[in-house]
Amino acid sequence: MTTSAYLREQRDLADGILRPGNTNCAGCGMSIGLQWLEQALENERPTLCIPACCGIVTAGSFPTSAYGVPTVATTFASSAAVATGVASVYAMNGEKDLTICWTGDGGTYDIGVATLSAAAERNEDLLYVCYDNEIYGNTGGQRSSATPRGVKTSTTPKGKAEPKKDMMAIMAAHRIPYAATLSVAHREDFLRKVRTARRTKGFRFLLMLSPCPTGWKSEPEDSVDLILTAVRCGLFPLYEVFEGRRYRINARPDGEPLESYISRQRRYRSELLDLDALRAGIEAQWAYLEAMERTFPAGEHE
Ligand SMILES: Cc1ncc(C[n+]2csc(CCOP(=O)(O)OP(=O)(O)O)c2C)c(N)n1
Ligand code: SF4
Repeated sequence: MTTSAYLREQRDLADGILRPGNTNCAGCGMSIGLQWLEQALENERPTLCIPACCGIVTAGSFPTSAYGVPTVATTFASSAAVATGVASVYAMNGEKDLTICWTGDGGTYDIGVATLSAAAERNEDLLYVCYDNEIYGNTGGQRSSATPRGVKTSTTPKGKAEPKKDMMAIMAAHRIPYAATLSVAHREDFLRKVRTARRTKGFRFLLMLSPCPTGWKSEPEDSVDLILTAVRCGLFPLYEVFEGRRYRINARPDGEPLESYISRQRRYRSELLDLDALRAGIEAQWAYLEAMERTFPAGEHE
């Protein structure tokens, strides 16, 4: 059987994106993200391309699967390249199916960045979602370039010295049609952005800050509130970028102290934690975003 025939057969059997009974840890942001993705897409049954990461462990052991839609497991570096092939076969067959890359930060910011950049530059008709837990969760919690400064990981026992890479800026610089950040504490905003991405043609990039109690050393029941706090203290800005040039900010900091985010995650208890440096990074990020929105605002109907 060819891959495309197999995918078609799987698509006919599809019953939803994430089934109950998966192996995600309690409080995992992916579980919420996948359920909201399904709600936003209503009855649509996309094809998922997932590299090596917790997201592919979610599937469980063959022959059963926690994914109820066609799912391709790709190598760590190649999800955007594989998805390009899958989407091209659908397009050649005249099918309008949605192909989604569902990837961790390692597969996005680090090893997958070449295929991601290439697919974005070609403006492939793909929806790329990065669930960013700021760590290599699946292999024991090593640092990635998405790990924030000061965070302890299994490869940065004293805390990470370098700041987090700005992936949204990198994707905006590709001038892709749509890029946006997603919060698992802001359901309406999340659903709206997935629907905007669905309506848009070409390469779309969504970045979700994904709570990971195992890696963050936080309590599972705090997961959603931690993301709400990250948005309120300005650490995780909610915004959209159209064509890589026009900006819209969706929520602004409301004075919530950074400490209420940091203090509930033991990964921040490190020698290199420097709250002033983190605050300075947040301020610089906001100065940049405000200037971009002021100078290049998104249109009223975008
Ligand atoms: C070329 C290659 N190097 C290393 C690995 C081992 N590996 C599998 S998943 C993974 C980390 C994935 O991290 P991330 O993408 O952040 O997703 P998460 O596990 O946090 O969900 C690593 C290092 C691999 N599969 N392939
Ligand atoms: S290690 Fe983190 S990302 Fe992986 S399943 Fe557990 S909570 Fe989710």
